[in-house]
Amino acid sequence: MNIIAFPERDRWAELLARPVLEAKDIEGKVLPILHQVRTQGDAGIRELARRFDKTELTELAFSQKDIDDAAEKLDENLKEAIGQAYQNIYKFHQAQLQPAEKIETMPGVTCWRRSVGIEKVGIYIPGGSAPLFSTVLMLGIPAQIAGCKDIILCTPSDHPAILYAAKLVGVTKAFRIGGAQAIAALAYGTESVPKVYKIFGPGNQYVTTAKMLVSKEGVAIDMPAGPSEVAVYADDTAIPSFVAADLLSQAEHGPDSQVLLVSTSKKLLSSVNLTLSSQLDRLPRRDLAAQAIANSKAILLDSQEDAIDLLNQYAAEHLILSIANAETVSEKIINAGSIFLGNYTPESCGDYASGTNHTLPTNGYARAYSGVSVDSFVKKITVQHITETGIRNIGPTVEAMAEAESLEAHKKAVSIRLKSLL
Ligand code: HSO
Ligand code: ZN
Repeated sequence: MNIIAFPERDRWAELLARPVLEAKDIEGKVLPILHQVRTQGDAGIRELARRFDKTELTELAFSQKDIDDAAEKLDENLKEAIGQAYQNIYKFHQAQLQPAEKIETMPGVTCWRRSVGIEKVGIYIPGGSAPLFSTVLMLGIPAQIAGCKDIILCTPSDHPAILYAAKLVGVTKAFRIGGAQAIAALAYGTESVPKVYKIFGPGNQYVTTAKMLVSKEGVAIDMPAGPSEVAVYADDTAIPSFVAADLLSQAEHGPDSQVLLVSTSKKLLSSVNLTLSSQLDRLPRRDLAAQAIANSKAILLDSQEDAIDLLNQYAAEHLILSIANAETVSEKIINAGSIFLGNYTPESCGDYASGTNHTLPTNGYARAYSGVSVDSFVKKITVQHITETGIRNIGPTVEAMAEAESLEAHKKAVSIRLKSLL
């Protein structure tokens, strides 16, 4: 890794900048795909699969038998691991469901907020070299807890673990559709694919662009997505080989993965660099990881204060604090998707099984967005009830405000009731 020593603060923005992706050409390619699926439905999807993937999609939907048979294709050890991850993720997310609390704002005036599951949600799981069945759990479990009625899965992958996880989380229908056409199918609906109200899940630039485009047409999406990121802040209490392993676990996601190492110890940075090269050489996905590492940065800073400021400016998707007093320092972090404390908390555990969600804001969005949670699958409906005493208490306030806004009919809706109570 390229070590940058003591950069001036006015250089930080340039050092921390994420690569800018050329969105325009991609939009030009995605728009006709959206149009084709919207106007031609299933036939449009089949033609796109023939053209782009050279596959004949006779059956768009996975059958119940496909889903049931998936369990037989997996070894027991993996099924047990998925079961353990399911339980932990379920436990952590279930605690996020809070019962509606009725608040009496003044005597006779009661307001509350109900959480209602979004009726129809779509989950997209990409194909490619890593079958992300863990993402089925990360999106399906909160959907299940929120009480979403229809959970529709689209994936071009036929990896049995994806279907096995889909069954666990109660996916209602699953389809063999990939790419921007899957997003279009979920957004508009086709003869086979039900239209949903919110679409979740990772994907390549085509999928991400399709999500952004359909979101302008009224379908909600989880969050704007960019390449995955980790920032590690390590001091001399960190174990260099652990730090290197964490950096590589992010780097192996893809050549555009963002990897950042921050330290106030030159010795630590040099030791990490040393072990990183030898660990990298032994990885099956070393070509991908090496490209990400080539673009990564190790930044040497003067003080912990600088390190915290820089990390807050970067707003990493994942932030690992391999430092003394990690929890205390973490209180000073105001921008990050998810924080991992100490030497024995690798990001991998959060990616798969500790309980937290791995769908997190990238590209600096952690300044304003949270990761996926049960909240992402519910909307909150406020309810209020005002009694006769209540309207007597609040009525004059509303009358005065309505009058001052020159909205006479608003005032009358209150006055008419107050008069009836005289
Ligand atoms: N680190 C990825 C999630 C993932 N890792 C899935 C392994 N499988 C984005 O947070
Ligand atoms: Zn990961």
